[in-house]
Amino acid sequence: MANSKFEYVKDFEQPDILLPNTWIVVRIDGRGFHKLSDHYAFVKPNDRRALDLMNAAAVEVMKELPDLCIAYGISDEFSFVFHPTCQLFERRNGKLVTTIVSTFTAHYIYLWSIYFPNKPLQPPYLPSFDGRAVIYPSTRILRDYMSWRQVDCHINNLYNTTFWTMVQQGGMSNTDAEQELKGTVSADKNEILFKRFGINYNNEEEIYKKGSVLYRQYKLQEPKSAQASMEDDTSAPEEKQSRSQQDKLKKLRRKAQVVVDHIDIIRDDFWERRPWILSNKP
Ligand code: DGT
Ligand code: MG
Ligand code: MG
Ligand code: MG
Ligand code: MG
Repeated sequence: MANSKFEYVKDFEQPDILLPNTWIVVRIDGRGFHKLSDHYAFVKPNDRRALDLMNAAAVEVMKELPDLCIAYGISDEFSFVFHPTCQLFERRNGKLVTTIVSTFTAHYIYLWSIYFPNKPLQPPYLPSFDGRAVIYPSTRILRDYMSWRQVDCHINNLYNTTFWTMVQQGGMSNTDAEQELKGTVSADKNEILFKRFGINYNNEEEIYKKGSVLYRQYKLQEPKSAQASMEDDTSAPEEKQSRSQQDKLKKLRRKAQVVVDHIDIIRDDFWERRPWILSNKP
């Protein structure tokens, strides 16, 4: 087929290489999960099986793509993060996003029956995901992105927990609960939960309040005492690693255990104790 008269069609393909030396975040999100969660009767507001399934699929993605340094998931979404030095697929946007979306979806569907043994998947309610890549030019902004998602998790979960408690335990209609919650701040919701239902929001499960953070844990590395400083973003791009160095790192990453944690990633502590996540140096 080489050099056929048809080959000129290749010239229509557009390059889509993501800017070098920037963090790449691929965020995927379940398509129409509002309907899907109704159909399979996910527990409201949080279905532990559904979240565990999301996490299990994300762990498999981390294992298949050792270039990923961290991932963060809430609800029907997951953010996968590549380091600025990442050269996977020549940093081609389409190739990175479609690989993550399809790998995630494949594992999600493959693992479904383990988490929902009594609810076989049925068309047209088949899980699918969309995805996009966004690049961030500094570690500070990458961390702000992660904080944004975790704050979203907190805000949504506090709202949903209060709303569904008012409906399920308080016997209110959806519209009445919605009406009463309009314009309330966090303190109001905490008070409704505590005064009316004796629920201390702080005692809710961490996975619901904080979401799920996935990262690699290396055998010899325990979380460090808060010491290491954040990367200097204004520094020149890191020196190119030699081929053998890259291969060695890849092997280490592949062998590392992927941990699923539910902790604060907004404050410095998480990152300072695990400096290898942002430095990408196990
Ligand atoms: P999209 O993303 O535009 O295709 O539309 P949706 O319907 O996926 O909307 P989205 O992603 O904004 O919101 C996620 C939906 O998934 C939301 O309606 C609630 C549902 N969902 C996610 N996790 C759970 C869960 O643990 N329990 C229940 N009951 N529903 C959940
Ligand atoms: Mg969406
Ligand atoms: Mg969705
Ligand atoms: Mg969503
Ligand atoms: Mg091919």
